[in-house]
Amino acid sequence: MSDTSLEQRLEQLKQQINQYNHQYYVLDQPTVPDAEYDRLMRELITIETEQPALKSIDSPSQKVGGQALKSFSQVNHQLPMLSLDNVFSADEWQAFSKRITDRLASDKKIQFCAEPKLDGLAVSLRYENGLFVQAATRGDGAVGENITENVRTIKSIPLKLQGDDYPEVLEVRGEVFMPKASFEQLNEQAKKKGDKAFANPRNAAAGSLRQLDSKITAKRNLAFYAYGIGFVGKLDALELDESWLENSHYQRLCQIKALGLPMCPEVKLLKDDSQVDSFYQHILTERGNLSYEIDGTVFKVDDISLQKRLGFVARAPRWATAYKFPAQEELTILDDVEFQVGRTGAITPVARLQPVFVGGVTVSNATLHNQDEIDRLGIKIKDTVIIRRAGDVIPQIVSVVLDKRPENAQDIAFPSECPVCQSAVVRAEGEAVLRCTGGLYCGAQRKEAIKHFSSRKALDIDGLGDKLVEQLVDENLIQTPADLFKLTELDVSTMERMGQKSADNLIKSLSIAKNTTLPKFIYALGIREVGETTATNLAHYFLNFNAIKVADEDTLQKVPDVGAVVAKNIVSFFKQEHNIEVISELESIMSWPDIEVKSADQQPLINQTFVLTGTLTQMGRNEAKAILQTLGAKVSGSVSAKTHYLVAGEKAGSKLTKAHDLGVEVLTEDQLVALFSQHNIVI
Ligand code: JCF
Repeated sequence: MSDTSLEQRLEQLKQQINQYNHQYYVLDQPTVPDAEYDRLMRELITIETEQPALKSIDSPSQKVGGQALKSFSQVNHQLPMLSLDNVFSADEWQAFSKRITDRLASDKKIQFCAEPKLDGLAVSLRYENGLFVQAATRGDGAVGENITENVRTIKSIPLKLQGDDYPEVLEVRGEVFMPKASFEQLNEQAKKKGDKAFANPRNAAAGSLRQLDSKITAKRNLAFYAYGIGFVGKLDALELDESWLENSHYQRLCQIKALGLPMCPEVKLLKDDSQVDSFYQHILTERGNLSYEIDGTVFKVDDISLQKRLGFVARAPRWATAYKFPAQEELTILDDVEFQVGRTGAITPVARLQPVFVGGVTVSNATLHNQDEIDRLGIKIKDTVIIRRAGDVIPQIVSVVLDKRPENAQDIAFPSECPVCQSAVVRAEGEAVLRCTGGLYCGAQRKEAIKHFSSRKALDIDGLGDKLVEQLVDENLIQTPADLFKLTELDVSTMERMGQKSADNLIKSLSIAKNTTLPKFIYALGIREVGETTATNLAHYFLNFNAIKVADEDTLQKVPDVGAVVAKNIVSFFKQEHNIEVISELESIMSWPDIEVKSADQQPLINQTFVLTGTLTQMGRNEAKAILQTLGAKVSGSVSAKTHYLVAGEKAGSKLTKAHDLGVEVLTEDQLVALFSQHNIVI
């Protein structure tokens, strides 16, 4: 090829690859297969290697990292890089909002540009005549570090701006961050290699930008969202020329987005202060679904001329603030450990903590689970601990701060008898849990059994909350679930804090609850490890309650989902004297229909044998099995010549091979879902 046509081809390749990069990394919409992209990239690199003179700084080949540096040079920011003030509550936001309204002395509504606050590092990117020439950290706001080579490797940052409508010099400010998935992948690799993991995505992003060898940064999957603009103007002038820019902060972000720079998709223009709270709440709710870590929201006065009138204090603008989420981790002190007895007698150590505000609520208790967990944490009473509450997840003790352990810290001693009924406690072999042997003799287990019996997924007794159950047991009005149905309106209405109307309602809902279904009744009994699914499976297998009561362990194990342990639990439950009495009372008071055997036309898959293998992504394997059985199919564990269908999920292995060998028809998960929907079952 002649030199000019080579140059033309190179230009074509650069343009094409840059476009694909933008589609893939910024728009999340790849348009060509990876193989095509790789081919173009290889061709580009071949030309550049053969003709080094043709290599340019905006070439996509520059995104893989270059020569390692000895140190980072310094960059003087032409305009200072600002930080943000914080508010932490609605009151503090109101105060912020009032300050700016007062200062502007205008009754016009103020529009705000709202965005999530990314947990990364602020950087400034500099484009000259549309080419990426420099990137710098914030540093102290006036002087930062030159991290151009590292930032060049960030896939979503264009090395050349799109189109031709941009000022000679354009500085874009934004946040470099590591998406959650990349962070997890990086730590996974670190673990495999025996390296130290990063504590959070922010540290990982910082660590990756601090590499002197940009080839390492290139492997780190960093990302970038623009949040503002720094210097704009002419190459040879020092003064700002904002004529190219709109007067709205939001519109400015859209302008940079149009040049190919990534902008956070959650950014929104709010018409006034009244929408701030709902934006904050919306982002807080979405937090777990976002692909990147955030620690709050940011609100900026949208009108640039108002921003100019408001100006700055110290290093932060008066026209913007971060409205932060409550911290998800805090320190507190473990005052004591108490032991609670659950429905099945499990004794759980519960940490009593000095109350601490974390993740938006005040936490004063946290479960310590069992002895193994206590050993893992190495925790003692009076220790300072890190407590974490993320989203709606229950608070957890993450670790102990050993530096703060006082001299009088005490070991946590497990009780040798049940703290409620003083019966003996046992720790079954291979189990981490300690259990009270008192059964329903134990007041705690009785209360829990009755709470479970009346809970929503069981008999769903309206108006019978946990507190009321405790009160009823404590006042000796009831001892067993059957006693509930013997309560009179007089019993209930004379209880403390109980009105006539609530008493009325409770008696009514008890009367309604007498009629139930077989699966709900079985579940309500609270047999160890018999959850809703197992209860349903038992009901459909045995069809009536009597058959379940007398079934032996071998028969029980024929039920889907029931293994040796559950079968044993069921048999021993129905053998206990106390349970026999209560059940016979319940049988005389309550009623439920037997399960009807489905006729052949309701069992369209009758006589068909299925085998399930691999991972299903739209449902659990047990769920698929239960549905197939409802439709009349047999579900077997191994493939044979008698198998009609093998359902192969992800990573199917030897069963799939065997099915191919035997000529068994193979269904994908999608085909199984389609089959279900033919029979009106929607996943
Ligand atoms: O997402 C961020 N961490 C973030 C930081 C967003 C912004 O809009 C910022 C910022 C730091 C300074 N704006 C300024 C002025």
